[in-house]
Amino acid sequence: MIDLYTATTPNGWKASVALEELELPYEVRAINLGENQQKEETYLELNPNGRIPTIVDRDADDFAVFESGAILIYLAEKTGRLMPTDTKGRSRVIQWLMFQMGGVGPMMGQANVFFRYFPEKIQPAIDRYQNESRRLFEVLERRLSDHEWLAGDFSIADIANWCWVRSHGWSGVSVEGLEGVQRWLDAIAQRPACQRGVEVPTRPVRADDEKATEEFIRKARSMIQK
Ligand SMILES: N[C@@H](CCC(=O)N[C@@H](CS)C(=O)NCC(=O)O)C(=O)O
Repeated sequence: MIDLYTATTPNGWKASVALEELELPYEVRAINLGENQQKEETYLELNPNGRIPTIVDRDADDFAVFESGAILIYLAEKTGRLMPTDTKGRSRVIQWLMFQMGGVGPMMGQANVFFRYFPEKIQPAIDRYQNESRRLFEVLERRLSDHEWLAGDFSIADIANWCWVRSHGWSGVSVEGLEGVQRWLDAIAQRPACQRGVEVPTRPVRADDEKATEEFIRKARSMIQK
């Protein structure tokens, strides 16, 4: 059994989508980011960075893993699935995983902060993060225009990137004209395990639910100011 400490966000979904795809039994421990539970001392013992997600593998002496990319690699290696074991195949997956961890995630994350949550509208900062996110989407397009998946078969690299790119509308970044990216987004969205994974720990707020969206933004705003 695996304990999953998570919240309804792209980095959290990466872990729940992988657990669902791998059919590993897990228990969800929802972390309330608005109440700053991720900064509590007991949680910091598992995740020194004070962020979600974290897993604790109860079948491996309560081994704790933080950083979503490291969680994906751990789960893939534990099961021998979603990542090849030969050196080159494994490297290809890790390259596209690192591309998400060092690029797509941080840039879209900052686009969200400046476009949605920051109390002042600083247009050059919004433009910078949205343009850089779009540039990274174009890098994905170059790959996906003639490859079904990012690195060989469907892998943790697809999971990591999909969990972020699927919420491009929230970041205010268009996927218009990126036909390979759109095809890939739709193909992954049709996988039942991926559909289940992005409803953990709760269903995301719907864009047309104004009240719930306002409340979500209020909590996110208080979090970035702490
Ligand atoms: N590099 C980390 C980033 C994790 C991260 O930024 N998580 C966000 C949610 S997507 C979080 O916990 N935010 C709470 C906070 O900033 O206090 C990972 O990939 O696990």
